[in-house]
Amino acid sequence: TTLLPFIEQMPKAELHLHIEGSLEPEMVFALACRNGLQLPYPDVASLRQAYDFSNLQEFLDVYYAGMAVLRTRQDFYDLTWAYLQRAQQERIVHVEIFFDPQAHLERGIPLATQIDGIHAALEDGQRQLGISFRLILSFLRHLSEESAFQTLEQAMPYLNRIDGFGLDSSEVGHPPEKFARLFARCRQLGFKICVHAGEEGPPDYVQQAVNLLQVDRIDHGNRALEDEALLVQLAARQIPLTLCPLSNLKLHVVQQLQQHPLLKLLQRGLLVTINSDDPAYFGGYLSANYRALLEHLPISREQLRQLACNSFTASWLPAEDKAVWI
Ligand code: ES4
Ligand code: ZN
Repeated sequence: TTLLPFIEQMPKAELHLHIEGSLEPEMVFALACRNGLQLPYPDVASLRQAYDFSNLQEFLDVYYAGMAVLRTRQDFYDLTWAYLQRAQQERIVHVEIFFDPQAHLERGIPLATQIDGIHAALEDGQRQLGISFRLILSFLRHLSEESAFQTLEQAMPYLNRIDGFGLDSSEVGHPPEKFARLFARCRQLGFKICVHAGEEGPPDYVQQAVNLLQVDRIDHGNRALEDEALLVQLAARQIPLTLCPLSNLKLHVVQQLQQHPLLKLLQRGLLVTINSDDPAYFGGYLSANYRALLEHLPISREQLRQLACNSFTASWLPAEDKAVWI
C-alpha cells in the first residue's frame, strides 16, 4: 500500500534495542574467525535455524551464547557501527540503546573494553550519520542484587558515558522489587531508569516498576492491559511503553500480530512506541516492525505518525531537541 514509503521516510527514534541483539549470524562467524573461536554450528544458515524460540528463556540462552564472540574493543565498535548504518538507512535519527555488561564481565571482558567500543561508534554515528544517542547500562535480573551493585561500583569511572540504567533478562521470578535499592541508588546518582516489565511477567511487575522503582519508562509493558487501574495511571502520567511487536511474536508473548495490544493501548491514551528489541534474532529492524503492524492491524496513517512522534516524546532528549522532530 501507499503507507510503506511513509513508514520509511518518517524520522524515527528507537528506544528499546539491545546492541548484543543486533549481532547478525554473519558477524558471529566473522568475529569467531577473527578471535580464533570455534562455534558449535557449521555455517551461518544452521546458526540462523537455531533462531526459533518458544519463550523468552529459550531466546536468552541463544542470545548469551551468540554474544560470546565479542572480545575486543573493535568487536564492540563494529557491532554498534553496523547497527547505526542500518538505522540511518531506515531514517532513525535518534537511538537509546542497551548493553548487558554483566554478560561480558562474566566472560572476563572488562567494562572499559565494552564501553570504549560501543561509545566510540555512537560518537562516530553522531558525527558521520547525524544520529543522536543515549547509552543505557542494563542489569541482568536473573543475577543477584549484590552482582548488580558490584557492576554499578565498577561502572563509576565510566558514568560520564552512561545516560541511564535498565533491567532485562529472565523476568518471571525476578520482580522489580528485587532491585528497589539498586534503582534508588541509580536515581540518587541522577540517572534515568527503565525496566523490562510485563513482557512475560504479571501486571503487578509493571506496577512495581512504576510505583516502587519510579521508572521513567517501561520496556514492553504488554500485560499492563490486564490491570484497569494501572492503565489509568500509565495514561494519566504519560509513562512511556516501548513495545516490540516482532519480538513479542517470536517469543510467543502474542500468538499472532492481530492479537498485539498496541492499538488498545494507543486508544486508551498511553504513550506507546515501536521498537525492534533484538532485530538479528526476531526477524527485522525497526521499519520491519512498523510494516508488520501495517500488514496485520487496522492501523491508520495518523496512528503511524503518532507512534513516530511518540518515539521522540518518550526519548530522553531535551525538549528543544525533541521539538526538532515532533
Ligand atoms: C531481551 Cl526480549 C528481551 N527480554 C528480556 N531481556 C532481554 N534481553 C535481551 N532481549
Ligand atoms: Zn528488550
